[in-house]
Amino acid sequence: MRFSDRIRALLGMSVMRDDDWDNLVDLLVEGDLGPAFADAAVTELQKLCAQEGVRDGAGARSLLARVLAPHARSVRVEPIPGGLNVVLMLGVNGVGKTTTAAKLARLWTANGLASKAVLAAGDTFRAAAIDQLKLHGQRLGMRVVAQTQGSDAGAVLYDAVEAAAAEGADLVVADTAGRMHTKQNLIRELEKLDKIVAARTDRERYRKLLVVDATTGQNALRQAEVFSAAVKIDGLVLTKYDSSARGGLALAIARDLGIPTAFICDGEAYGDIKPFEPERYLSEFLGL
Ligand SMILES: Nc1nc2c(ncn2[C@@H]2O[C@H](COP(=O)(O)OP(=O)(O)OP(=O)(O)O)[C@@H](O)[C@H]2O)c(=O)[nH]1
Ligand SMILES: [Mg+2]
Repeated sequence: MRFSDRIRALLGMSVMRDDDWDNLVDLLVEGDLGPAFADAAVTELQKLCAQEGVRDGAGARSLLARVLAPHARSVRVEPIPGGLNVVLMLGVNGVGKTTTAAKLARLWTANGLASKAVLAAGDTFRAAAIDQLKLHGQRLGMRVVAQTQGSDAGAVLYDAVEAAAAEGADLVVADTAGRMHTKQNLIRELEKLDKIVAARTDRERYRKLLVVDATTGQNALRQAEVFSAAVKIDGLVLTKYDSSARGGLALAIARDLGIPTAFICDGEAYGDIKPFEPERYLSEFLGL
């Protein structure tokens, strides 16, 4: 059963009983809110229901949307005209960085927010990663700036920014390696990449997006912790939302780390990317 159906089933009764509240906490934990957040949300919900004299499940469900709404935070990271925009895709192995890089470059050139995009093969760790990005470049008719496997990712980003400037492109979308580092290594590497891009890009035109797989639950929260300890993350991209019936993750990451969500991806095709719409997301999550 989909998560929203389970919420609807649980909060479908005419009068909420004591153990319904406990079951609601459990269900929200399963929905990837995490135990502390789920507990706090239901405590607040009970208070709100008491205040408003709401005793039925359906009423509680719509008040729950009100309790969660402050944590459904979105951010717009569209390219800003008048200069070169750089987007760095960050995240651990297999979450969808390369795919999302291509989706974003396509989205923004297709809708006219960028006139010309360059893809940067900043994942120099795996040869296949470079080929994967080159294939996207061929399909989308975009230049891919790459070096050989094992080369310095910073040098690739540097080249990509230079090439974009030389060609009059207004967007660079840069892939990065998703290998699991020790925390210290990750921090050092990200700081280096960050410095290289920041020195050559307007502050407001440079975005770092953290890609997380919606099916990995609380693991994604830990990934967000580690990455945001290294660099400032501007926004989250939630991938594989198609295969996950839950998805309270965006709420949990916003609550714990203050990171808003930029996009939701729900498939492997280029078009399977949508701006994060908090109200719609909450309605879907809660089955309103
Ligand atoms: N169903 C679904 N699959 C996705 C989505 N985004 C990416 N994928 C798939 O997930 C797999 C991994 O995607 P990649 O883009 O290669 O992920 P990555 O983060 O670049 O992986 P590494 O380079 O190995 O770190 C691929 O098979 C993608 O097609 C999505 O939103 N939904
Ligand atoms: Mg990749």
